[in-house]
Amino acid sequence: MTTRAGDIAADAGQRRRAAGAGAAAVILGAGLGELIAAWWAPAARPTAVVGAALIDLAPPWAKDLAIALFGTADKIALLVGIALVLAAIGGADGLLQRARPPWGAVALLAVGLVGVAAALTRADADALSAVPSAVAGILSAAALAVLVPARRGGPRGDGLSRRRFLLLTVSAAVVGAVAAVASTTSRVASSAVAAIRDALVLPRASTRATVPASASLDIEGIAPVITPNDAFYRIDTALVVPELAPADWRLRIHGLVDHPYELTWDDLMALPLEESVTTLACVSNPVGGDLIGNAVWLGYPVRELLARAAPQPDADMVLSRSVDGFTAGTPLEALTDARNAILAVGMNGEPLPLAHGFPARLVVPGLYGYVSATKWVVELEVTRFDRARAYWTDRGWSERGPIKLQSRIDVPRSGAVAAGRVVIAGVAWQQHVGVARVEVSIDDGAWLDAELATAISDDTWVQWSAAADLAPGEHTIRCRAVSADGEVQTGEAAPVVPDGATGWHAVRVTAR
Ligand SMILES: Nc1nc2c(c(=O)[nH]1)N[C@H]1C(S)=C(S)[C@@H](COP(=O)(O)O)O[C@H]1N2
Ligand SMILES: [Mo]
Repeated sequence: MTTRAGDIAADAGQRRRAAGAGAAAVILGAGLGELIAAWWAPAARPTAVVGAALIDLAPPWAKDLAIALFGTADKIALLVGIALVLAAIGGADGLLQRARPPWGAVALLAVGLVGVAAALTRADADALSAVPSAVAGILSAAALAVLVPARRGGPRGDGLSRRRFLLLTVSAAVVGAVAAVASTTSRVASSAVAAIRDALVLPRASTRATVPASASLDIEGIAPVITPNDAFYRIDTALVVPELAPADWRLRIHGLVDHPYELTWDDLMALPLEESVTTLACVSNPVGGDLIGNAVWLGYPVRELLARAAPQPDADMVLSRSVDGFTAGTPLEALTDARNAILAVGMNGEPLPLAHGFPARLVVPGLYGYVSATKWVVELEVTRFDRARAYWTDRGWSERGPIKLQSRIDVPRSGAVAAGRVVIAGVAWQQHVGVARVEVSIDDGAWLDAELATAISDDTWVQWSAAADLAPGEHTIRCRAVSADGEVQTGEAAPVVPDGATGWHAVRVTAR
């Protein structure tokens, strides 16, 4: 009996060791793969290409859920998730290696191949893209074969003494983890394009935008009327921010046009650039959410760029494409009518930040970002809605994406307030139409008019404020906007999928 119990215990111990060895082997391979990528093929980081493939394959509700759970940290959450899954796969392959060598090591090679496939199918892939994942797979498999060698006959013994095994396993995990951490920091330091951006001076605007002082209400806690770049929401499918130097940038305008052409950075810089203020919003912004921001953009009218190409009469859509393969389908009309659709190069007095599309992106008043605001844009294909589909319209989101009339309460926040006179304030928007009025209601009472700050233009949000007397106790404050064309913001709640949320923002407070 004792021998059997001892056998079983030894067996369990060996299984744990095998699983640990598998996890350590994967950490070693993946970590070094990340580091190699950081130096030679930044867009092909193994976690990034697998993550990107997952993002592309994910159904629309998954993106929605990820944003709901993690907000703009959704990418970090995905990377942590991938790391955990990789470690689990390593553990399982360790067990497989112990039971049926060399199949555990072979399985790790196969995982590396999945990474290679994911890397090579990216829009910006080149031959080097395969290297980091291939190295990761080969190193993981080799490490596992060393740590859990095939039994050469003999009883349950393996090639390594217990001490040696522990030393090697821990070393593998530590080296891999250090390499993974180093890959994140050395990447920032080695970003040549960031240095080019820092040194870049954009031409002066031929037309300047003015933001009247009266556009800002002096209320603490209200969103500033111009959103600073570092506070501007970021939403995109890029796990690694594309790095595109102005000298390598081209905008190809083609498709249903009489005169296709390419625009270089120098061509663009020679054109008269205009400043304008436009509020950008994400279709995934929930009622009361903060996936919206307002910036002073510097750019050139897309209308003029398209006119030079001479679109044909049957065209009704422009499919814009980013260097990383993302696409948006914008109604041709929105890009050619009087509205201020621009190819933007500047944001709040600086070149576009890398994460916001450096060196060039689209900004179109009145349309959600997913159908209009392509960052790192390199192509405008003039086409038809019945011929081409864009990234998110292929994933269940609506083909057209006009921004919906909305308003948000910024102060007070939910929680405790002092009873008595309470200031209520926020922002409201109906881009390209304008906001005529904002109203607030306390505890389902009558709608009271709020005061509006000066709107910078119809294309921007506007701040508003009101005041109400709150008796001690619980209260619900709601707001709604009325647009310049008379539409009253609906109280009917709709989810963000497929074309944007509706409903009234409500804040619950306890007055004491
Ligand atoms: N290349 C690229 N451009 C993109 C996206 C993307 O995933 N890739 N996302 C779009 C979406 S959904 C939105 S809401 C806006 C957000 O722009 P921002 O990150 O500058 O706020 O960018 C748009 N442009
Ligand atoms: Mo978006």
